Amino acid sequence: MNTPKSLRTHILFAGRVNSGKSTLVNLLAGQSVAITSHERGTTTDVVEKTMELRPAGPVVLLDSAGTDDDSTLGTLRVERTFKVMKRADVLVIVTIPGAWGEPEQELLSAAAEQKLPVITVVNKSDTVPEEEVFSALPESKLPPIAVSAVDTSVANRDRFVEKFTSALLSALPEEHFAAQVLLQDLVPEDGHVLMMVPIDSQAPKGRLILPQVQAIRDALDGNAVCTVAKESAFPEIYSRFHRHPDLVICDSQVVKKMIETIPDGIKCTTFSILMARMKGDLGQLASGAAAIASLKENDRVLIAEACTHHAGCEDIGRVKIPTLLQKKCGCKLNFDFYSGNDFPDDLASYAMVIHCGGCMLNRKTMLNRLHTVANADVPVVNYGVCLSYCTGVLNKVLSPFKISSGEPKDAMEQN
Ligand SMILES: Nc1nc2c(ncn2[C@@H]2O[C@H](COP(=O)(O)OP(=O)(O)OP(=O)(O)O)[C@@H](O)[C@H]2O)c(=O)[nH]1
Ligand code: SF4
Ligand SMILES: [Mg+2]
Repeated sequence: MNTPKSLRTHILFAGRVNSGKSTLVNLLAGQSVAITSHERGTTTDVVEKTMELRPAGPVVLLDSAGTDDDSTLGTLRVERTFKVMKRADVLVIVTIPGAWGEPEQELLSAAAEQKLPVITVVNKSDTVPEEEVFSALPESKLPPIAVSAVDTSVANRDRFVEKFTSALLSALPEEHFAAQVLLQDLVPEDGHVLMMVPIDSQAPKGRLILPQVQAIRDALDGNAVCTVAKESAFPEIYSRFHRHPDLVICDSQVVKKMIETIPDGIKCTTFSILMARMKGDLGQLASGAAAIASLKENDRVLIAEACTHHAGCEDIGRVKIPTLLQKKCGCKLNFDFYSGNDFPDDLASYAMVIHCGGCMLNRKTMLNRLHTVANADVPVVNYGVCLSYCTGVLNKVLSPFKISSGEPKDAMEQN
């Protein structure tokens, strides 16, 4: 399977209109993925290209619209470029010799605000004498890279790829390359992970969903044995084991069945909780659950989904969670639904944010969203935490992580 986009390093190329961002992305990709032209404002929306940039690993190149376009449409595009910064792991400012000025400075400030590492590339180096290529550039942590992106010769590309990759390795913080462990740290070598996967009308045809596939792969990477059982066969399968598994994982929607089947003291959790820990801040999401108890009549709740039209998640976010939540709080709540790549900036009017599992988002994006919510002083949970809280099993599925929530001790009996 290809590396999921969410686990790739996201590299955003931004700069003035016509600085050669798209030409540069094409040079790096080694193929024509973005349209280039001398017309100003050729790139109107973000263009993405996945590739392998050894030894930095799998990356997504994000080509964006120029940030010095004053037209009405241009302003919208500029806003979009700045928004895309929130999902980037590194920003490449593409400039041309002698042009450094306000638009580049603005990009630099936005990157500093978001603690985003920056690489400066001076394109169109062929248009000035060599000694003028780096003129007017401010001091930067990493030395700028000069290139002529229109030169698509193998030698020029190889030279640029090499310089760019080493700049990337220096720019990204060490923890960026640390393995993103989903469950390995919870299971001993040669341990046994049991997974309960519902195969019903909600399950995609002919395959498992991403968190399930990633959990199986992570268990195998950690040299554990993995058993995957259907929900309907789960109690019978469990009774066949002579030794208890080291970890049991299930889908958030069938968590009660898992807990009723396995004896006390066996580590258990949900795919969604594992994902929440890998992608973001599980502690923040767990403590957010305590706020569910204080939701009041007509409070506004934002339900945010990272994908548009994901049938399974839509059903959970738009139907199951609103129903369960209102039942749990015993009052009517007002829900706003939000889906897609952007995330609203103005959250102050919400009493709570409920985010999807974020399996398609990279960790950077998820942390940025959680940070935005925390800054607005709004409690946040994800679908998995919310479903587990509403069914009274949250502390149980958090127990492998030594994190507790505001859930009452006898919550499961109350449900
Ligand atoms: N001489 C020279 N021209 C270049 C170089 N890189 C790009 N160009 C030219 O500059 C023009 C703009 O290139 P693009 O790659 O479309 O620039 P862009 O920054 O993506 O432009 P927008 O999408 O409109 O913001 C094109 O005519 C390119 O052929 C270079 O290194 N040297
Ligand atoms: S990112 Fe969110 S909406 Fe998309 S598939 Fe994963 S959980 Fe569902
Ligand atoms: Mg372009």
